Amino acid sequence: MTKKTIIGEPLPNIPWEDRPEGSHEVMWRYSGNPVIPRDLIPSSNSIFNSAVVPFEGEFAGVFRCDDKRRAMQLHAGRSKDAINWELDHDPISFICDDPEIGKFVYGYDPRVCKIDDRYYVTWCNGYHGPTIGVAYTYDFKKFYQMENAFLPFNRNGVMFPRKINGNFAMLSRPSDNGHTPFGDIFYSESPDMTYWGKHRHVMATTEGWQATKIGAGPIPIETTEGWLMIYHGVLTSCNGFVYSVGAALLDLDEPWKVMYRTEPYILSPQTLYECVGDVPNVAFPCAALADADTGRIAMYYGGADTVTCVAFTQVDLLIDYIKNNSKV
Ligand code: BMA
Repeated sequence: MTKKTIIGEPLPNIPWEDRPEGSHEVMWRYSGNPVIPRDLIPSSNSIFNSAVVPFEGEFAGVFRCDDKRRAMQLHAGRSKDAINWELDHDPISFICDDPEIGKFVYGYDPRVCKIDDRYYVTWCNGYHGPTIGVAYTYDFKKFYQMENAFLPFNRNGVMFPRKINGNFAMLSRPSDNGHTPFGDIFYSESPDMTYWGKHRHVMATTEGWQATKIGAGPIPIETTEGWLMIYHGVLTSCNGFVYSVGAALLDLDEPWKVMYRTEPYILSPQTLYECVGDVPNVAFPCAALADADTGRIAMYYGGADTVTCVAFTQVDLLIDYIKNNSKV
């Protein structure tokens, strides 16, 4: 079998642990989870569903910090090893010359995507209901807010790390104003990061762990086998929603075409820090680090809407698993 390879940069300092002896899991948890406790900064009630990227030889990110008023805020953070994090105590104050857009109502579930020299941040932004906020930064100190990408109601805006067909590209999940009981993943393109169109349906809910709604997670990882899209899926149990993690391979040139998609989940809430917290039974991925040299992947996800966790996989292993367990 030919080797499946990540198309991208080497990341020799990616955090990593080998799969535990005797484990058959396709994705295994970091033994030191959670990496970010709920009370890392004085104001925080919980820190979860957050995004990290390589930055200047180390790491930086944008973090969802719900504060003790229970307001949903975004904070910048830095780390030398992507495990031990320092977060700014003050929320990000977005620079925006249009007060209509710049008035911060709430922000949550950020993603960060590097294209050229900019780190784009997308998040669920309060503007007459949830929609996709967009900003960029060069240094994780100053953040410049742009137009919202879509009309309300929308969540889980996830950019692709390079232009596709000459345009910026983003996945999103149109939704409602509440705890949305439905939702498919869609794809859109933009020539300028302001005007979005060419909307395409990517994939719908199916059964079991992904029966109620689905949403893209980390920035898709480019591989020789297609775009590796890790996503969350939701099951409605007698006790409420259960958020698990799955993966799919999308066509490189036409990413709305799904080639393979996991029928089983690859990670579901099973540990104490995923099952117990402000919202029980939630594993919600928002970021992944990837090393093109070794194929190592470190996924960042929120546990029980309370803490931030890491899990590992290897690109060969994950792609084989997706192909061998696929139902499109
Ligand atoms: C979703 C979002 C996520 C959250 C999840 C579970 O609608 O609000 O931030 O993790 O619900 O509560």
